[in-house]
Amino acid sequence: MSAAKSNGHGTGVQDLNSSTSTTVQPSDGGKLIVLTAPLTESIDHAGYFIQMAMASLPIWMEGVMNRKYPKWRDVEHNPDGSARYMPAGVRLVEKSLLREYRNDDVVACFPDDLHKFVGPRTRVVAVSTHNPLGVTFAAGVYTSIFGSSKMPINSHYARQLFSNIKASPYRDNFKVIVGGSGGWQIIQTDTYEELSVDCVVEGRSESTDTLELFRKAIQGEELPRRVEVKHPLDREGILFPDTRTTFGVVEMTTGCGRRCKFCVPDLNPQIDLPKDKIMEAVRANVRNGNKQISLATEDMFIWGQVHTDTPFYFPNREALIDLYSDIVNTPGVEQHVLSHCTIAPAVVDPLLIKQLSDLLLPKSPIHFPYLSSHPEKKALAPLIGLETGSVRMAKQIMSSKGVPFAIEDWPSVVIEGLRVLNENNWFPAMTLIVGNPGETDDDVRDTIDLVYEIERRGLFAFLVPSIFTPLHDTRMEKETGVTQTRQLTPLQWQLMMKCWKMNLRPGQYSWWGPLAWRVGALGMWAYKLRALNGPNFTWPLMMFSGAISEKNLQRMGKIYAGKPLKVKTRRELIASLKPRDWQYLRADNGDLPVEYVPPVTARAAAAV
Ligand code: B12
Ligand code: SF4
Repeated sequence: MSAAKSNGHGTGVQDLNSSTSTTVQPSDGGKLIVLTAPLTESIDHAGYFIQMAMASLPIWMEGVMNRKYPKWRDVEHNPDGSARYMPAGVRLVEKSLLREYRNDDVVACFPDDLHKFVGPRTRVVAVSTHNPLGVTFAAGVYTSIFGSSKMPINSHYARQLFSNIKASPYRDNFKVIVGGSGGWQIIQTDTYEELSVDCVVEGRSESTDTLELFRKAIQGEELPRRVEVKHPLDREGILFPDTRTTFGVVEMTTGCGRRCKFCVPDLNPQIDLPKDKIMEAVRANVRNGNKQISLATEDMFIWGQVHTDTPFYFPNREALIDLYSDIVNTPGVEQHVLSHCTIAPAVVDPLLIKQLSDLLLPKSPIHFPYLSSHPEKKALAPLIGLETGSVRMAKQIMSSKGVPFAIEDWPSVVIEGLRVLNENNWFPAMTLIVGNPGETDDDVRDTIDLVYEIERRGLFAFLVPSIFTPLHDTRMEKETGVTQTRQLTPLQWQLMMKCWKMNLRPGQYSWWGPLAWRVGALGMWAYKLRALNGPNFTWPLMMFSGAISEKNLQRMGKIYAGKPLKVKTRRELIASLKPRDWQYLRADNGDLPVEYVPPVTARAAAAV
């Protein structure tokens, strides 16, 4: 299949109101079912970072992205004009529908190309979206810090997609069904009318209920506003893409098992998907021109250890090495990126981290010249939840986050885990939640202490603080924390700005880079942010900009000084485990409790 590149234009979105789109009718009358996703959620040629930045930066900063990635709107097409790649969610909806509909009835296209496929024959336009309104964590917060136009770039493009669908001359003929991990945002903000959405589906496309819904839509029946469909309970129920996905995303697991109260994906059943299916999807991506692969998971370390005799939080080293080895050694896979994981496994099995590094670093597209000890300065950067340094808070919201270690040891697990990761050139992005319901100044101080301890020990993680967002369906859905940046306390601001100050350390590719950021921050403060974010923001921003040294600000009593933490070593952490867990430890990692007597193996017994 050959691919044609679009030229990309002004806004990157085709206006269906424009004369071209309203007069041009698809020659075949259009497709029965047209699938799409916002442009900013479909692109993958500039790496993960571009999508994350577009989710977090306000639309008025789009120029920054345009300058850094002038070709970000260039996308590849199949010869028939359909999308060469689409987010994995779209691909699975497509795959699910193809169980019932003909190939010729279903198409997945970029928003710019809707007019080529939506016609009088179209009965459903289905949109898959990750984050349409930007009201999720780490997205809303940064745009609101930046100001009056709070709309993130991604949200702007998602809204444009919806308004284009709304303006279609054939709109009365078809239903608009939305799904994906961001669908709840439309339900919660009740923006059905505004966005012209008939129905939001919560759950997976594989469900027979989803198919039933499409059937109804095609027959022109009224659809319920919101439908909750079941998640498959076993491996067999999950489909895999056989075409190309954005970033080469292939699912590795569903669910998690650590039961954090604020978490959405943990509500899904804990399933690790079969290796042969994963590999088929990897090969399908390569066949369709993808050079990059990323396995989607909440915690890569549970794969191979789900529903076995060993608790899932003791990783299955051999299984993981075997899987990742086959992926990176698949001919045509040039890049591989990690998605999400947890930090306790790095303490449990440091040798696993080392072996994964040996395997994955050569194919990692991420380079950290000032941090990595790899000859080509390559690094691995999975996303890991740190969330809080307060044990009191952690007990309330994520009491199993660090298992097999007790949550009382959470700060030590973070420090020790980060040490192991950094030693092996893993520099994770770690999320922190600011403004949890019931968070006190003491809790924030504890988190600041942990952040200072990371700095004191010369460890590195890209720290991403975000304001607590009660996510739909979670056990914290009804709770409220901080809702506006003006409500943040001086300590919460200090935590946020300290994280960003530390993040700029490895950005020192040039001496002027961080300086430019800091001077820019001061300018922004004087121009806009002072009024927006209120007086509590002032001193933390001075700290961030370096206008006044941290020492002086501490002396002046303007910021909290932070106190050194007493952190347990790996040996001490291992010693704190329950004796029944010792059997799952690997002797080659060392630090086994002295009292531990390893089970006699069959061969050793025979020798006796
Ligand atoms: C890979 C990934 C990314 C990648 C790639 C995303 C991409 N465009 O392909 C990157 C790193 C870029 C990314 C970025 C972000 N992500 Co992300 N990401 C994921 C991850 C790990 C996997 C997503 C995936 O492809 N899954 C596999 C597919 C098959 O699942 P799916 O999309 O959910 O689709 C299924 C159903 O939803 C349904 N479905 C999907 N679409 C449709 C459409 C219709 C019509 C129907 C009926 C059904 C349906 O059927 C599918 C299965 O059959 C998920 C966690 C997870 N396990 O889902 C987080 C996750 C989706 N991301 C999340 C977040 C918060 C973000 C960011 C906002 C983070 C940030 N601050 O930067 C950004 C937003 C990016 C943007 N453009 O706005 C949250 C979403 C929370 C929310 N929306 O409320 C999740 C759940 C992570 C989490 N632990 O909380 N992400
Ligand atoms: S560890 Fe992460 S994925 Fe697992 S339950 Fe907690 S927040 Fe969710």
